[in-house]
Amino acid sequence: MRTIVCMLVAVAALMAGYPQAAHGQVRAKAVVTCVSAGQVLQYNCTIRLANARSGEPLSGLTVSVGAEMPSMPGMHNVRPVTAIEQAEKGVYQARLELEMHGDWAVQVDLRGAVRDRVIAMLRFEGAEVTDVKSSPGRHSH
Ligand SMILES: [Cu+2]
Repeated sequence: MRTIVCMLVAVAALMAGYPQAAHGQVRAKAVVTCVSAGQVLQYNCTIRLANARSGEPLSGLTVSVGAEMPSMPGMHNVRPVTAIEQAEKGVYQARLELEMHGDWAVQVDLRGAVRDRVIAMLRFEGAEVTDVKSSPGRHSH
């Protein structure tokens, strides 16, 4: 009994001695590409997830995808959808249904072995989806 207590104390001391373990968690790199799903404002999005440091694919995560319009905070309410991992490891797919065309911040939330949030800025214009670089959001109703 006493040895078990001693071991527990040792483990606790070890954890306390390495506070960076909590901060050294894996960060994710996400490449988000969306294409028209054939219906207005519906898009099929592919999310490639990799360990930002090693480039290893991040497999087996729970991935949800939502979207916000930075030019109109709180005005749109796109319900996050769960992305399904494909046969290729680290590649997830989700169908996104937007409320209007324009620049959207696509939010990818990861849970499981890796917890992280990655945001991709994309411009949705009809069937065309392009990356938004540093250009200011274009927005018109
Ligand atoms: Cu809007």
